[in-house]
Amino acid sequence: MTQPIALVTGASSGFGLATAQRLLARGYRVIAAARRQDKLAALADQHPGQVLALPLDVSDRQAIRAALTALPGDWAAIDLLVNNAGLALGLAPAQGASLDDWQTMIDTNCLGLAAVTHAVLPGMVARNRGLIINIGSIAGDYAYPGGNVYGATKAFVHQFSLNLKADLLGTGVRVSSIEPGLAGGSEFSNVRFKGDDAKAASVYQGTQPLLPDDIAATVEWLASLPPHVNINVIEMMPTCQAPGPLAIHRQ
Ligand code: NDP
Ligand code: 8X3
Repeated sequence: MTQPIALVTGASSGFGLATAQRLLARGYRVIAAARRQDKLAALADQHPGQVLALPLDVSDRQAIRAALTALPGDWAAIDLLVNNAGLALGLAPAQGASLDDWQTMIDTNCLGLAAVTHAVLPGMVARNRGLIINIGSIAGDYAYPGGNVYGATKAFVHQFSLNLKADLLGTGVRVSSIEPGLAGGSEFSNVRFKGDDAKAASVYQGTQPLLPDDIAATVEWLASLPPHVNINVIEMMPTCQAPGPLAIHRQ
């Protein structure tokens, strides 16, 4: 039986790495995409012949097109796309935030995700099958101070997923959005706080956050469903997290 093929973006750490590992254990061959080639090479070394390391900056749309059109023939028919690459930069209020950080988040989380999808989608539609799983965030569903552009990029992921589903009606291509809350065990907060590892660690102090394998298990479950089932949105939080009340400033 032919092995299914998954493309996982951001496969060099965190959710993406855990997802690649789960999919490999399930019998997928995995195209592992990210910028850090050493991390991808380590994964490929652990799974000879089962991982295609794809050095890729998803904020570079020309690079995406070039990389995906140059895939070897026996890797080109992607069954599962996990659009996971993404980042938050900073937690400053909008009035003190960096416009460069905003651009990087938009270029990566919105344009990057859209461009990878744009490159993969025609093949899926031609084959009349495929599953696209986009990694959003509760930051796209609930506002919090300092979430400004990061949350907005994840609201984009949510709505883009639903709109893709609308366009794909009548095809066998499915789309899901996974929207996790507080999740540790990845580099997310180290990146957000630009290498301030003590500050990153403090985010998870006294909590049992979601872990990368929890998200990977959710991806694996979605991929295991029969072709007539489309889960549109999954919002998940650790048990220790809940939405907060609306805020009121009093004089
Ligand atoms: P990590 O920082 O551990 O992983 C992010 C991944 O994205 C890395 O593999 C990184 O690889 C990749 N990446 C970042 N920028 C680019 C780029 N320009 N091109 C290609 N790859 C890129 O964080 P998580 O695993 O936690 O995050 C994964 C996704 O989950 C993100 O989209 C994040 O927004 C989302 N998320 C995270 C939550 C959390 O609390 N951790 C909660 C909800 C959602 P490299 O640097 O090698 O390019
Ligand atoms: C990551 C979760 O709450 O830090 O998307 O924004 S949160």
